[in-house]
This record gives sequence, structure tokens and C-alpha cells, in this order.
Amino acid sequence: MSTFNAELYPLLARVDSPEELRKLSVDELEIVCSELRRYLWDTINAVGGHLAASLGVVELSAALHYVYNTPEDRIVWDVGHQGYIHKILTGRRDKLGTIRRMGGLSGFLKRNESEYDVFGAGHASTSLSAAYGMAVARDMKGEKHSVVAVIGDGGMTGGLAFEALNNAGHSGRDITIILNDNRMSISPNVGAVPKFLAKMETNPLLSKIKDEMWDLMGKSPVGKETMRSFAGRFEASLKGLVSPGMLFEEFGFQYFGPFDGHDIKESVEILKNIKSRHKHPVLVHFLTRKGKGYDVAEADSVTWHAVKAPAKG
Ligand SMILES: Cc1ncc(C[n+]2csc(CCOP(=O)(O)OP(=O)(O)O)c2C)c(N)n1
Repeated sequence: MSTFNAELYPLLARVDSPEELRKLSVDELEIVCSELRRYLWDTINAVGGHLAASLGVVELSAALHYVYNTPEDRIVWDVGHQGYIHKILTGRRDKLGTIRRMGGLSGFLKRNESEYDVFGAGHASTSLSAAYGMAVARDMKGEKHSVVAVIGDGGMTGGLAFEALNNAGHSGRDITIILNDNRMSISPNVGAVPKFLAKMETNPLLSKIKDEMWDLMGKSPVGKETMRSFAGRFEASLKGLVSPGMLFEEFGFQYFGPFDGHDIKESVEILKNIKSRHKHPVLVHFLTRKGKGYDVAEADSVTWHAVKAPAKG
């Protein structure tokens, strides 16, 4: 049973698979993202299911399938409720309205549902270990594909995630972790890791150094743009020294970020660069917003984490 109305989402209607997605221009990709967000909202509000987390990973999901050659390249999602956009993009668009119903799509990621679901993601914090295992197997078989794990800041507080960081970082193997940091678990996150992740943007010393360098470089006789581009690079390395980059760098990961996970063009550029140039453990930190695009869901992502289907009346 198809629940997809092609007239309402004309560009998304052309995306039957990630291969079709990869044929679009980046400008078209931006339009697809807005159609994806609207299709998810319309459908899940009608049939019930998880909502806020997937609204927050629309651009990340599209950028990942645009840059990586899935399913050959492996994308390992940490929790099923972040995977609805991934499902829409990987041949299950027309069945979204059947999610979590008898005979319909699973609310989780399932290997027997799709070749794009490379790991059975249900519960939190398992993706990094699964991805590391896949990277080891790839290297033993002499294969070359990329392995990318996507984990939330909530999932990143779990012990198994740290076990994987401990193993993968020192191995030096080609593995990329996408940290989808929306500052929320299902409810607000607690403990040291979330505090650590939030530290950098609120670090007053870093902001002061950045502002002063920006002014100074603007006054330089060597060309404002050249100097400001140098200042930008310096700022990026400075960020790596101040947490949270420091934490991941200590585990053996090269840290990049934090970036705006809703800027599709920037996300595509960053991922292309990581895919082609970094064949070692890398962590890319994206900031996203749970419930993105809908004021009510952004304001109260706990309530909108999952919605019930409206009662039949
Ligand atoms: C071992 C374990 N602990 C707790 C949970 C409950 N749980 C499910 S997903 C999740 C984390 C969700 O936060 P995050 O990873 O940031 O993803 P988001 O919902 O923000 O996208 C938790 C704690 C679980 N499923 N398994």
C-alpha cells in the first residue's frame, strides 16, 4: 500500500533510491530536504511514530547518502528513531505510512528489511562497535568501502560507545563517526559528556580570541580575505585544542567541527572532504535541532519525540 502522493512532493517523487538522489544538483538536494521534512511530518502525524529526532537529521541523512556510495559504503545508525529519513531515501518512501503496523515497515532498522540497513539498530550506543567490526572485516578482506557510524549525543554517553572509541581510535583504521549533537537524549541529557560537548561553543576565551583575530586580520595590509581565511583555519585548530575535540583526539580520532547540521551545502562539502582525504579514525561533530522545521516540535521535542496516531472518530 503506497502512502505517497507524488504531486505533493514532486522532486522527492524522483528519488526512488540513493542512486537517484546522487544525480541531483546540490540546489535540488536542498529542495528535496524540504520535501522530505514535510512528507515525514504529514505522514507520521497521520499514522503515529517517532518524529522529532528524524526531523533533526533530514539534511544529515540526505548528505550522507549523497556523498557516500551506499549500500557499498556502510552507514550504521545508532537508533531506529533517527532512521526514518534514511528509510524514505532507501527505497521505502512509498511505505512510510505503514511504519510500526502489522505487515508494514519496522520502526527500527532491520537487515532483513533493506540492504541499506547494515545493522539492526534499535537501542542506543551500539553503532560505534558495530561499525568498528565492519571496518576490521573490510580491512581483513582487502576491501575499500567507507564505514560511517551516526550516533547522537545521548547515545554517546553509553559505555559501549566508549569501548568502541577505545578500540577504533588506536587501530588507525578508516572509520568515520558522525556525532549528531542535538543536545537532547529522549529527554534532556545529564552528566559530564553533555557538559563537555556544550563547553566549546560557550567557551568565552575562544570567542574572545576569535573576535580579536577577526578584527586584527581585517586591518592587515596583506589582503583582508587571505588573512581572514588564515584566521578561520587557526580558529579550527584552536577549537581542536579546546574541548570537545580534545576528548576525541585523545582517543585517536581526528576531530572536525562543530558544524551546522542543517546547512546541506556545507555538510556535503565537509563529508566529501572527509571521504576523499581522511582514511583514519575521524569524528565529525554536527549540531542539529530535534524537531527542526516545526515550531511546536522544536519548542518541545520531548512531547514530539513520538506521536500517536489520531484517534479514529
Ligand atoms: C542501553 C540503552 N539505554 C537507554 C536506552 C533508551 N534510549 C533509546 S535511544 C536513547 C538515546 C537517544 O538520544 P540520542 O542518541 O541523542 O538520539 P536523539 O533521540 O537525540 O536523536 C536512549 C537513552 C536504550 N534504548 N538502550
